[in-house]
Amino acid sequence: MREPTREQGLAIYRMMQLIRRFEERVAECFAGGEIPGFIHLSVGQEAPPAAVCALLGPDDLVGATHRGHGQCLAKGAPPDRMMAELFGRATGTCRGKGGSMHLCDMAHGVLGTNGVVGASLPIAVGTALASRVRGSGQVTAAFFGDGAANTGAAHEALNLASVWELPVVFVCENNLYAEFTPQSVHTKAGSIAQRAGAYGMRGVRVDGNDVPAVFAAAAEAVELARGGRGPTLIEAMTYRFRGHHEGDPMAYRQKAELEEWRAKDPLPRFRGWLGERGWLTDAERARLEAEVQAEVNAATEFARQSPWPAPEAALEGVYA
Ligand SMILES: Cc1ncc(C[n+]2csc(CCOP(=O)(O)OP(=O)(O)O)c2C)c(N)n1
Repeated sequence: MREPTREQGLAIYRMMQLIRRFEERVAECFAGGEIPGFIHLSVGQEAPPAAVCALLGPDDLVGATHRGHGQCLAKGAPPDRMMAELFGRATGTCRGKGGSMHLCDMAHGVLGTNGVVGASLPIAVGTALASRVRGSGQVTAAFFGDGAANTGAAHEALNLASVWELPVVFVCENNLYAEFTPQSVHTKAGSIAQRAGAYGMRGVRVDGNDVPAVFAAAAEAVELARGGRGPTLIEAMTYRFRGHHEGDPMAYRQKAELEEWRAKDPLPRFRGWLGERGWLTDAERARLEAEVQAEVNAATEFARQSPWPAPEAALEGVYA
């Protein structure tokens, strides 16, 4: 079982902090009316993107979800340009035209967050096929939710990726809910990972709030994909602490369940793991967290100071 090195562990912890602080700031700015549209936060689900993307290189690709800020940050999209995108400003990664649900940054291998549930899987199959044809050695990681796992496109993508042994790592962040519907209501089979067998690919279910567990599963999956030995389906069991979207009163779930999962918060858990190894002292932690907060503050100011897109820019980049 491959474990993160000290350097990787600290980088993963830093990234988890960045995702958490970035999204907490997004929640504040959305509530204050600075961010338009719909916002879906992944607070509580930081471990899978941080651990999986720590194993990817700059040329590798990531397909993200509608809950995809963490996945984009972890792949290396710059927080200031991401925040500007969420604010709808001209300096955003998509010049303010994509927003939270259609945020793309090809310069950093981010294929896009996606308002179409389940769309990350077929897109990933396409880029993986392109990588194969070009012989580029790139791996694509496709993130999606438990609800997305039930879409027709997801089944087709999993099947085709397996048949063609494409270099994809499928990462299902199973947060137990699809919008307001618990998994027990929309899925009869207990696990999504077990479906992998039906497609003839490897499937593994891990504790998605346990960084070393996600890292170990992803390390093997990335290595196999890169070596031409086909895709893996990883099901990471996790939980979102906030509503489906900002403003959701969460009437559909029990307080006790939320508290049970809060006790499994991946940040303190991984901090404990690093601490046990003597890799993160209190002083180092304070310094790292202050740096991250400063980065998020700077990103917010960058977004606030950035210009709005010019009205005539509305027709630029329109191909239809
Ligand atoms: C193709 C499609 N069907 C339905 C929707 C409406 N919708 C938005 S989010 C969502 C639930 C997705 O659940 P899941 O994949 O588990 O992701 P999570 O929100 O839990 O992260 C649905 C059904 C949509 N956006 N796209």
